[in-house]
Amino acid sequence: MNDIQWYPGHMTKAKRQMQEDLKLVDLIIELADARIPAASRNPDIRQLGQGKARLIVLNKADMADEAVNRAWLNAFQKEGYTVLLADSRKRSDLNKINALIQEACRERIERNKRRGFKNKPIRAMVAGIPNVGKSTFINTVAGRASAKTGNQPGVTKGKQWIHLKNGLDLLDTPGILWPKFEDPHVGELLAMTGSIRQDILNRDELAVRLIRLMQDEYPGVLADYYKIEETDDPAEFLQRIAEVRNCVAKGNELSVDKAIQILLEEFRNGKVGRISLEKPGDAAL
Ligand SMILES: Nc1nc2c(ncn2[C@@H]2O[C@H](COP(=O)(O)OP(=O)(O)O)[C@@H](O)[C@H]2O)c(=O)[nH]1
Ligand SMILES: [Mg+2]
Repeated sequence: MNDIQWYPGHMTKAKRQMQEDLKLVDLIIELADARIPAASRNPDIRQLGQGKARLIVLNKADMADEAVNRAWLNAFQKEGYTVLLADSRKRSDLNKINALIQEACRERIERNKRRGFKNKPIRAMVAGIPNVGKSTFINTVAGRASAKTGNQPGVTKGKQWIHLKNGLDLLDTPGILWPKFEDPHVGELLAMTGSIRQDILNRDELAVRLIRLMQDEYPGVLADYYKIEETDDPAEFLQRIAEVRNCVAKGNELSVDKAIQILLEEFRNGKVGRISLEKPGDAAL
């Protein structure tokens, strides 16, 4: 889990770094979380990525609802994007990546050819908000553990490139994008999926929102998972989770707080099932 707390200073620094790195590439491979494809995208990417080819990877697709995944794929394709649904931990899910990069960069490749640069490599960088899977993606694409995990100041001087087949060069340092903070609902979705630290938000409220969201979009799924009786009252719902999971605090009292912790953690880890918290149409692409 990424512990970065975003302050305006961090954002300015990340933005400047992105702008520097972007000068080096033709293509941005933008990673979004398939469970929340709109909320996990950075609002400034459009402007930052002007003039660059773009490929969207809806990552962690294995944790999202398959039917909703397909709907998002169609929605993004309709907008003219090249898109891939992937579990970036799996090599086989990234088999198509070279072909899709070629597709996303077709114009650039043709322009290079016209200018006589037949074998000029396409340069790409991976970008996305913390915890979306950038390092995992780079490692899998590279087929070896070449991407550094975490920040190690001073280790990399100059840019490292990972040379791929078909004349593709991937920058081994991902671009870290900051999430949207202005919209409180977006913050909730990011906390529910574990993209930002949940303790930034009120956990009780987050759990209640999650229960309501699940009851609206996936009726019965949470109750089935916890083997409890459904109820419209989120406080009662949590009470029932506390009961079946034997959540007790000092003095043998039921601890709703522990139930909240269990719910948020099990949801984040995908134990509850494949759930999508956003559908196309909920939010602008
Ligand atoms: N289920 C699932 N987990 C993933 C996927 N991609 C990354 N992860 C996990 O998400 C966490 C964050 O990944 P990481 O690559 O460090 O994210 P980064 O901060 O963007 O570099 C790690 O625990 C990964 O194992 C995916 O496609 N599916
Ligand atoms: Mg990383």
